[in-house]
Amino acid sequence: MKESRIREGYELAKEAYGELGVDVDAAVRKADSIPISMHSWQGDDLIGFDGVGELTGGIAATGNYPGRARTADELRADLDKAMSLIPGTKRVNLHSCHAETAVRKVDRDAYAVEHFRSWLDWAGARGIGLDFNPTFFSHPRMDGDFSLASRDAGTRAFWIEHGKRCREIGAEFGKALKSPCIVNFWMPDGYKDTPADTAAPRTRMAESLDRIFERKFDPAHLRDALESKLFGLGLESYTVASHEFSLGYAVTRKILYTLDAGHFHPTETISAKLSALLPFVGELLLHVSRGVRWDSDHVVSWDDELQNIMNEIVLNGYERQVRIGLDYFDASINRLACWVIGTRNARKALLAAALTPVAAMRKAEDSGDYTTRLALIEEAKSLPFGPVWDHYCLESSVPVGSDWLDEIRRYEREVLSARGRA
Ligand code: RNT
Ligand code: ZN
Repeated sequence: MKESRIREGYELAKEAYGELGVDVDAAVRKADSIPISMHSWQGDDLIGFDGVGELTGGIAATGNYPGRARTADELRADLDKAMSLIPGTKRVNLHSCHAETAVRKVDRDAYAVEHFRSWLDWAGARGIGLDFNPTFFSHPRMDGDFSLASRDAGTRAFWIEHGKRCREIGAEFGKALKSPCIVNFWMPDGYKDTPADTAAPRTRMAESLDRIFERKFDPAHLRDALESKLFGLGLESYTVASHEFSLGYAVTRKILYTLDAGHFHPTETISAKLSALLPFVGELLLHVSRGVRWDSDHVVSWDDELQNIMNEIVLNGYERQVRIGLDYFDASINRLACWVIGTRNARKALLAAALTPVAAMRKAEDSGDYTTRLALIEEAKSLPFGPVWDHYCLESSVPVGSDWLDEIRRYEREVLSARGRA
């Protein structure tokens, strides 16, 4: 579409929103400023570069679309390309298996910031913050699917060291980039079939985590988070770090609690949990994901749940307490397109939330006029969001509409096709 038409559309949209008391320019500024942490692992199917190769831990990236990033340089180039097509404030969320250990072969209990030097330089040059994840899976030191809760003391000790190293690395990231690094702990530990003892692994898990979190860091550099999960593939019957375990741990140890949209019972939504949890946990980390029938990690779609999550954050003013991260890995379609679609959707939902005529809705609610409340909620759905989004993309110098796809196709021809299949 012609630029002048996009600008005309924006002016008309501003009038329509203005009639319901919405300041569109302010809404755009707000939605633009909220960071979205893009997960590196969409680009390499979570295979990593530290030599292990096979994904374990009850998670899976299905498909073998050509062009998987096989090196850290390829992954950074892919992220650069994807990020150039997405508007708004971005961060990048790395997994420790993205370490570059080629020069000096070290294991995960000895990782240090030097193994992430290229990542740090890359992020610094782009002015973006980094988040980080220890990798408690895909490794010969796993005891089946057990790590920090293993019955074997040696196994636990190895993974405790890994957790400590990852916090040190995260603190270095946060210090160097002047933006706190969120280090998210997720462990697959659990059983395929009914356990005879559900308590002992939880005691061991809490003890291991306490060891890892002994060292205190400046919260301006590092924030710790613990992610819960209901079940995994081959871990259907019991997960050590369940919702109740992780929430209790986070509240008592004063760390962040991580809600992954795919980690709950099928009719349970994480959007419904934010305002219930925040009075008790200071901060939350979100793994915005889309489970289809199970925790399948499909590309984030602009569906009701995504909109509800962003409404909760923006309409309640939680943008400083809720850190937004994405977590999905689809290998069946172009991987860069997965980043672009999912991250643009998350940003769209933030913008739509900021454009909600919430003052009028709350006024109706406070006066007990639920008829008006429902009428406004429904009418707001057909306000001209599209022209505001297009104008925002134009002003952010990223492609308008589906034009970004041409750029992805060109990159596919010129770069990805040379890499071949996964
Ligand atoms: C697994 C968790 C976890 C991982 C990442 C790769 O079910 O969601 O967050 O997806 O650590
Ligand atoms: Zn997750």
